[in-house]
Amino acid sequence: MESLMLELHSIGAVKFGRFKLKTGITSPIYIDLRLVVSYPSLLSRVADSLFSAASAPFDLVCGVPYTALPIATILSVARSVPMVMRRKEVKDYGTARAIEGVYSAGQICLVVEDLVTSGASVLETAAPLRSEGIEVRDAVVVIDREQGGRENLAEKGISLHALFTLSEMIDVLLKSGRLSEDTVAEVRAFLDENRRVVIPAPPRLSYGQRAALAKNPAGKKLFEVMEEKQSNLCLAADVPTAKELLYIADKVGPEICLLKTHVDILPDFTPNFGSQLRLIAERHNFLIFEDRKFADIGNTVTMQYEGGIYRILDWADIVNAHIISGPGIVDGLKLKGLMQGRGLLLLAEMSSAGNLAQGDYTSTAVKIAEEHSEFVIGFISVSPASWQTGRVNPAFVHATPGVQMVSGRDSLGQQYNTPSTVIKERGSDIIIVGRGIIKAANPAEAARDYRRQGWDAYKACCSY
Ligand code: 5BU
Repeated sequence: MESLMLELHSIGAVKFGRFKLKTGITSPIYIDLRLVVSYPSLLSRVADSLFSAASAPFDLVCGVPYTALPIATILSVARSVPMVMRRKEVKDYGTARAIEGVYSAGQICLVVEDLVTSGASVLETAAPLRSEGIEVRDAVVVIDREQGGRENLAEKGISLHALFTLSEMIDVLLKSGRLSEDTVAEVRAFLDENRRVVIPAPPRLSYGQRAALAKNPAGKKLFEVMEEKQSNLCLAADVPTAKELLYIADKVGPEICLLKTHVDILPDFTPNFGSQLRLIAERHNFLIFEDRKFADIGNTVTMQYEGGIYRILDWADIVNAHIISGPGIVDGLKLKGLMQGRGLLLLAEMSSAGNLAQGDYTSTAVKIAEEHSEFVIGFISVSPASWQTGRVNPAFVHATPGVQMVSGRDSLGQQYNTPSTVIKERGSDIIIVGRGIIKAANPAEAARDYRRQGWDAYKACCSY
């Protein structure tokens, strides 16, 4: 590796001065590996070393555009591993593909990069690959600047394999008399001060902008209501009777975008419950979500959705479903719900301790949602910002239960986060609050506080 470092220095790829990096920080050292394309034997040596640095087998390679594209190409050709390419801008004509080349879901792709600072560029390439069902577990890089990239990537399930680090390189340049002690001291001080460059979250689209992207009418309406009422609050109206539910719906109605029911807990349910609740929903402009958590095969859920005593299809704008039984459940519910303009949330995660909805289960929910985006409006999620599928299509809404003003848990496994954590850090859109409002001395006032906190958190992380 030492000779590689020296050769990069000899061709002028290591520069000293003041350079503004992509992450916004100013660095006294800049490595420009774009020059490598002018030195064919160096280029193939770099590609060869990167191939050897990959520890696990892979089916595809993908270079991070643009510097690493030729490196990935040489690696692909020399080692006969098919390459795919990520488009930086997705065309809105022709095939409109984000990933070019031939691939199939489940294949493992090695990401190739020239240099890593925060890891953001590797993640920008991994996200569309993962959206296509391609697995990204490893990234190889010539130089690790040791500024948090390794840790940021590990958090997203990617192991970074670097040929060498920036400090190893400056040590070698110092030893070989190519750098002065002063320059080395300056670079070391800079590295010490910038050990963990945080990847700035890109601004999110507003709810109003997302309304335009939603394909399902209930999903679109929900975003519109959120924007109009300046509310991302969903009340979980878990009260003992239908009478109390209708009462609280009217009191809290002005504060909420969505009201969530568990209709099977109401002993005084009558067939006109739905129409009474719809009247209140119209008066206060909110949508109704029956938290039925369908879980059976497609044929059974069509009957459970439409029939029985509750006739959920008649009055609930939105219902939700587990995906444990496979995509047939979505087809079943869609068969009844789509014609009536209803929407479906998939349970991608749950808020209770020890639940099994994680990892592959969550990514499968995303995949099923993408395949049924005319009916699926989004997800019940807990931490969508950390999903390894990368940023999920903004047309989908994320609703998160387990919200109270202070984090903690109840005695039966429910886990609470605050409105601000849920919206800002965990990347959700809607806070679902039950006992935090229901059990408050003044539920309408508590709902106002939750609405304000949820809305302030949204404003802080959205581009508008
Ligand atoms: P709480 O009182 O704020 O804990 O009520 C939470 C509500 O959200 C309650 O109606 C649950 O049935 C619902 N819930 C949940 O808590 N966790 C989940 O993962 C899902 C729904 Br899905």
